[in-house]
Amino acid sequence: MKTKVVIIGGGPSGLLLGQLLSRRGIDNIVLERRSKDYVLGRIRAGVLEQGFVQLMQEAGCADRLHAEGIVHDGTVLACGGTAFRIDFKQHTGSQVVVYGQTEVTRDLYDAREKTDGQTVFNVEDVTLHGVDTDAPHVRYSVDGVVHHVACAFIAGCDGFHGVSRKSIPRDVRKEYEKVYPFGWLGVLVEKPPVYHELIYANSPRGFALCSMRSETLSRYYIQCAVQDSVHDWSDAAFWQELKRRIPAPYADQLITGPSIEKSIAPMRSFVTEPMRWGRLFLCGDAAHIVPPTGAKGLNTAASDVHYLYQGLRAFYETGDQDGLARYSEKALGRVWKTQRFSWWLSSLMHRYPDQSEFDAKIQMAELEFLRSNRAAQKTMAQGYVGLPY
Ligand code: RFL
Ligand code: PHB
Repeated sequence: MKTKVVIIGGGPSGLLLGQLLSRRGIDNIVLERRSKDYVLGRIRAGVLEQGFVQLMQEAGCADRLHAEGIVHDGTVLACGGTAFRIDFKQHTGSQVVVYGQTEVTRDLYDAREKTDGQTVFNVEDVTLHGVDTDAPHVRYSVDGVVHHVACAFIAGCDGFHGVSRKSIPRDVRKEYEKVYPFGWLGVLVEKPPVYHELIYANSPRGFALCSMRSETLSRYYIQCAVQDSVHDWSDAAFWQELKRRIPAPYADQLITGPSIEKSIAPMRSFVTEPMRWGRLFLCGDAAHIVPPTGAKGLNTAASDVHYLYQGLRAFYETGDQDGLARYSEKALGRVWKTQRFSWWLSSLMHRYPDQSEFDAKIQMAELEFLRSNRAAQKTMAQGYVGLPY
């Protein structure tokens, strides 16, 4: 088999890149370790930046996103018993859209199937060869049968646990990591959201987030201990704890119900450099992870896809190699600024097990500064709606 670009990983990064390339006539094959149902069963991101929406539009996959996505002009930050709003629209002229990653992935798979894009599911033993030569190829097996695909480029879109990053020699790659001493326990419930915007709450009992997927489907999170398991948390215990962490007017309005999904996400900041080695280009979680507090994981994956798509397009349409040569530098420039934002918002909103009284006072002072200072609000709003590509 032969193609121009082998895309390893059929999550949102791989599918978005594949769709953008297919629309420009650039052949590609997506290799996915899991089944389609498994990929669509993962509940993850919920908030999309405008840059992401524009890429979905360019990929020809934005009809349902425009029809069903919920546009948010601002968000609520709660602290103790009070709350204040950051107005994205007023400070930046921009907004975010609430539309689940599951729906994004479904739309991308539908589009790929309509255009006969090639996707191979349930691949095993994926290995990359000749990455630092002009003739790379990827080997994989399905049901015990080994296959080879020769290609010009490989896009490593296989998430944090994938093989692509690990194929870059240890002496070439440098990794930066920060692990946070808590996790997020998330619950999905078929009830209307407690409020029409997201609520991020810093409470003495720990962080809480009220989010949503639609007018009838809500997503809630609470900070939990790293060693907690979902079995430690009944629905009743979750709702009781959430209500204690958000201001009373919201807690009183909260409509609870049986959870239809419950999971714990670890909290990590991680970046690998460089994001390119030879003919391999890393995109999304394969290259970097953020704690979910700023809703930046999927959005940063999309900005990587943008830079790689532009580089590949220029190469195939005009022969210009500059975009590909500068991919790592361009992507990392934005990645680090987004890392800073996610780290900052996580540090501001969570309670740390080893937090001193001094640390707690500084956190409150920073929240008060944000509540009362327009310049601080503008900075927060710019980070949340997303930096330009
Ligand atoms: P993914 O989604 O992990 O997809 C990688 C795909 O690669 C496959 N794979 C392989 N395929 C072939 N061969 C191999 N050897 C392979 N190894 C792995 C996997 O099966 C998978 O299908 O990475 P991608 O595409 O880079 O997308 C990244 C996003 O999924 C991630 O950044 C976000 O979900 C993060 N995130 C959020 N991001 C946002 O922008 N906004 C949010 O509101 C937001 N909320 C969240 C989040 C992540 C969360 N969790 C669970 C960590 C909320 C949570 C709770
Ligand atoms: C979500 O709805 O899953 C969500 C929203 C905002 C975040 C993180 C996750 O910051």
